[in-house]
Amino acid sequence: MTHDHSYVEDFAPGANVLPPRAWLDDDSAKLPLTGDWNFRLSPSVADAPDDLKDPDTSGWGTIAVPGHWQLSGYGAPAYTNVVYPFPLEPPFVPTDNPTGDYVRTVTIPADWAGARVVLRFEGVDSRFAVHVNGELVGWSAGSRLPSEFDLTDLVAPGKEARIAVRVHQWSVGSYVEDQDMWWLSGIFREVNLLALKPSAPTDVFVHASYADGTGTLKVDADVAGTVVVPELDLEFATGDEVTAAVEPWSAESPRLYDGVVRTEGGDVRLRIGFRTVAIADGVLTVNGNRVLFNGVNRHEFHPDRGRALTEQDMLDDVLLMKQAGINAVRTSHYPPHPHFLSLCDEYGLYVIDECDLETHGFGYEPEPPKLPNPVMDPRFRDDLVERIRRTVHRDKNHASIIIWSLGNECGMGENLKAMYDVAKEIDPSRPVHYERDTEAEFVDIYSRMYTDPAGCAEIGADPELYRNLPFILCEYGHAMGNGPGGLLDYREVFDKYPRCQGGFIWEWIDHGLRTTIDGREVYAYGGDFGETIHDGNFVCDGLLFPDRTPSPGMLEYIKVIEPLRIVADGNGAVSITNRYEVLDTSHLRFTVRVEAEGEVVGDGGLPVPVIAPGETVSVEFPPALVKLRDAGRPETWLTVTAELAEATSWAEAGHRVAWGQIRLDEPAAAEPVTGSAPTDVTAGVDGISFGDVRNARLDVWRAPIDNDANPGVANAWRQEGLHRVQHRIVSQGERDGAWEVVARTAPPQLQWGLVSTWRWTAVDGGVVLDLSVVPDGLFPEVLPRLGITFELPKVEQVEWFGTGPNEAYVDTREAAAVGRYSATVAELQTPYVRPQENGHRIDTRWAALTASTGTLRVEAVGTLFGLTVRDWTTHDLETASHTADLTPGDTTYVTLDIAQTGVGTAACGPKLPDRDKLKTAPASLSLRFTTA
Ligand code: IPT
Repeated sequence: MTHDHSYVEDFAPGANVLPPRAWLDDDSAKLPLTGDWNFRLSPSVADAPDDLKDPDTSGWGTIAVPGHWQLSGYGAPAYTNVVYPFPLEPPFVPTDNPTGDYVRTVTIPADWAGARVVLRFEGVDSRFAVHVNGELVGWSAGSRLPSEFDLTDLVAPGKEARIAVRVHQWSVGSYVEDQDMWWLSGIFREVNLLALKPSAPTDVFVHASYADGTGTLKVDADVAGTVVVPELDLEFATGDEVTAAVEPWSAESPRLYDGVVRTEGGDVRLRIGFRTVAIADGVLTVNGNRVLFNGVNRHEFHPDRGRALTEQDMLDDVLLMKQAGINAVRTSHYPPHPHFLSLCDEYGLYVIDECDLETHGFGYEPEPPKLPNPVMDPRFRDDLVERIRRTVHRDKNHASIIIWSLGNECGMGENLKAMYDVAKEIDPSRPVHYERDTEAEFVDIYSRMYTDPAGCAEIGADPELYRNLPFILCEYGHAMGNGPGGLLDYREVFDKYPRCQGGFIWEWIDHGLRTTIDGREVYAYGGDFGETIHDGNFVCDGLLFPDRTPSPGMLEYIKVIEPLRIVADGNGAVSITNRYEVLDTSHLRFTVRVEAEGEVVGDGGLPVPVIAPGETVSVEFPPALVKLRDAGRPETWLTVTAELAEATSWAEAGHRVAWGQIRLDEPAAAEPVTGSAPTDVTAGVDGISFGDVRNARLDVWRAPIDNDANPGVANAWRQEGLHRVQHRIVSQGERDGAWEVVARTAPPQLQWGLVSTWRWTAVDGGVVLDLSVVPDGLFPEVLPRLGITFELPKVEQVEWFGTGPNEAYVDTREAAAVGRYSATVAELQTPYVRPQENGHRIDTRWAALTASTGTLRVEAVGTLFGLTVRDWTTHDLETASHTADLTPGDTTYVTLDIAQTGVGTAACGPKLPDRDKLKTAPASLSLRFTTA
């Protein structure tokens, strides 16, 4: 008889799979099946030989488990966001259904006699059947959920067992696994053989709550035993409830107590966190305290391993989050590897644990003749209900999980309500989230994605809306490419309305896969593997670059969510507010530094009294610093920094947790410049030149960022011709003691232009440029940028006084401090996976650009400028598809902006607010150029 593949298109959740249970740290003997397996990939189910009863693997390759076959030399990854890469006709899937066969022979340990032998898979994408010693054991689905099979009757202790696993890329499960990520298949989490003793528990449920100093503990187990918590002197029977004076668990103070369930058959070790999640008066609390989610959406991702993460990768994520002040994770859009959750318990992160479910490509409310969304289709019900049951059972003992989520982007349907009911039935202690329950019919938390700050404020202000449920943004601040901008606006809403409890940035990390294109290493995105249907670089929208280095968006988020607010109090002192949920400031030390034009002129400790959560204190400057303030210095800034006084489990002593800057001097008005007309300024076809400065001209274009491109803003700009303006010299000559060049910058065909007047005055050691720009005709309302760009011989080093050290735009400048910085031109670039405008430093006071031919110093006379320095043109940047396409030549391009439009987050989210747009209007800039 040929292998029956009907399970691939079967609506059932599986066959012969053991009931779900908690992920346990127990005494069961375990034989890990990680490492090499024999492997063979067939292009379709029909091509997969019917030999799994007794496969001859001599001609096969090998593959490492855990891993994805597309990242192991078999097939290729493919990326789609919403669309399914196959026709919608559930339960059918393409005939071209890559099918991987894994075979491994193990010896069952002799001392496993009497135990139940269980084969456990932590995650297999997307559907698989298991054969052992020639027998079909069963099959399972749910890529990011565990499956267990009982092998007891098929194997013998001391004897070999041949395990053959047939894995299919596509299955009916693919219809409910339409998450925005790479399609990657295979056994991507661990496989273990377990020996479960009949007298040992296989399922344990810890119920640990907290109120007013008292913890209440009850542990249910499927085999009765004794619960021991040595630190609390507790010893009691499973099923009994006890109380004790305890310290509570929270994300900021993740107090865990070690416990154990002792039974005749062996122990189960517990890590107990006492905490109570409650909702009252529209506010979600943990242990009575309002939670503010400074969260991120986390996909599992590594640039080489895809979703097959190592424990180190998971720890890296947790440490980076903790160091950033992030306090919450939504596990978008599937349960993560269980080890990640243990790390969240230990290091302290609130978790929304999301079920493995998304059906986005069906649309939210399909009406006939469209097919029902799977969440409305009764044929999918059992599988979906089983998915949430498997999620809750596996993860129920994690203190970090405070909310269950049914899935992402499925619209509404009966199946979701059934899932909700099951989650509540198993675990009434945690609220349930589902964002597409847009009218709050059954959810416990009202949730939205990408709502603008004003929309959030409306919900915050009106308890009549959405049953007065706590409100969160399960996704916001879409971190694709350059951005997200405007995060501060959200913080203000979250601070103002108790019900607005923060949100989760989309998303944690760019899913750029490391590969080689044309001999150069790149991070690949959709289309790079030859996919015909794909969503390009939408897969690169994280706060981290693929190698886990922080993007400027991450640095901005860190600053916006920092746990202390350090600002001028308006009376000459520093105001410090503690925004922690439970911590006071006794774990922090404060330092202060004063810099005059970026040079340190004083520093020291700042005595700050211990500040309780929610409290604000005003702290006087140390007297010595006040003296400096009065000394009539150049531009002088005081920086207060709060750092960890001692090392924690997640950071070294001295790690910065918050900072604030206060300007001490009074800015003085710029003096008018007088002098004579310089002799060496010439205006030619390509622009204005003098000394090393070549071809200075007006610049209005930026290489569109994702937030320009996706909402169509960039195309509207192109329609206005902004990407291809031409320059006409109207006149040049000496006038009123200056060399005056008048130019008109305008696009072909259109009837608008910018008339710029460039007045050059020779001054000691250089020239001063007074530039004024006046729009004429039917000009566009908004410009990407307005500034000048010129060329210099290749610049090696840039020093500047202004904002830094990282890029900063008008709506992403929270993380930028005023100071003096130095960087190479390469270091000034931000390596967005898809190249786009980057590297702008807003509000620069002066910059010194050093080339082999000398140093050019540019200084703002009055109005500050935005600084951008690159070794390629804007056109090069715009047409590159990966950073490796950009290679320096021997010219450096310097752009000094009067202003630039903000970056926003419109790639997926609200439009850029008017406030952050550069409106076309008369503008001016004065700069002093000197050379050394
Ligand atoms: C939103 C999805 O929930 C998320 O998974 C991701 O795809 C994001 O978009 C885009 O990066 S859904 C969107 C239609 C608001």
